Amino acid sequence: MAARIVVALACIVVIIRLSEAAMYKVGDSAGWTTIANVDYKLWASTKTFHIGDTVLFEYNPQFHNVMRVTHAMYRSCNNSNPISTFTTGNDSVTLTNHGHHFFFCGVPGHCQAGQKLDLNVINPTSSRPLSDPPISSDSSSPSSPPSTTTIPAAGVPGPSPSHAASLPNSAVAVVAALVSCLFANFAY
Ligand SMILES: *[C@@H]1O[C@H](CO)[C@@H](O)[C@H](O)[C@H]1NC(C)=O
Ligand SMILES: *[C@@H]1O[C@H](CO)[C@@H](O)[C@H](O)[C@H]1NC(C)=O
Ligand SMILES: [Cu+2]
Repeated sequence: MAARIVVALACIVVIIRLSEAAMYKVGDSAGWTTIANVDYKLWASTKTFHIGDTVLFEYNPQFHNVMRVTHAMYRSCNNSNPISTFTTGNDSVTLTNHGHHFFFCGVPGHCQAGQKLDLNVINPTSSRPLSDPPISSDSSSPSSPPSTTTIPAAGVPGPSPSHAASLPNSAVAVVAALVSCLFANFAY
């Protein structure tokens, strides 16, 4: 019984960690610029973006800006009709839905020069199960039966993806993960 309570507490700790949003500075120390020849595609490919994470664009507002645009506008570097424009030089954008998010600098020529960013925010219902079970099995004692580690993987995909996707942040995914984690430890 005590071991199960420890496992349950470990579940809660793991889930709280997962629900913490990350902040990524675009371009790392170079920031949002054309002069450092940052490969923003490469930069984005080294990160895994989740709903609730924030990206920070840091730049000199005399020379650059940030426009969020559609895929078509992104491909053609067309800045005539952005979804939103940021101009402070220290702009943070919170990622509230999954899928691709397209940005570029709206100053003429900068998008063409590579100052453009395509972020892919992964779908919470397909990403969470991969990270939950290994961490919770690590923190459980050797006395836990091996079947404990397989049940959460099967239980997590339960919540309806459309329901989870319609909410503003990852609250539903976190609650679902918590419920399935606890269920896996107590329900047999
Ligand atoms: C840019 O997009 C607008 C529509 O938002 C379109 O009217 C315009 O022709 C486009 N410009 C170029 C150069 O493709
Ligand atoms: C930029 O904004 C972030 C949060 O959005 C803040 O933590 C940081 O201190 C700001 N930096 C500057 C130079 O204002
Ligand atoms: Cu620019």
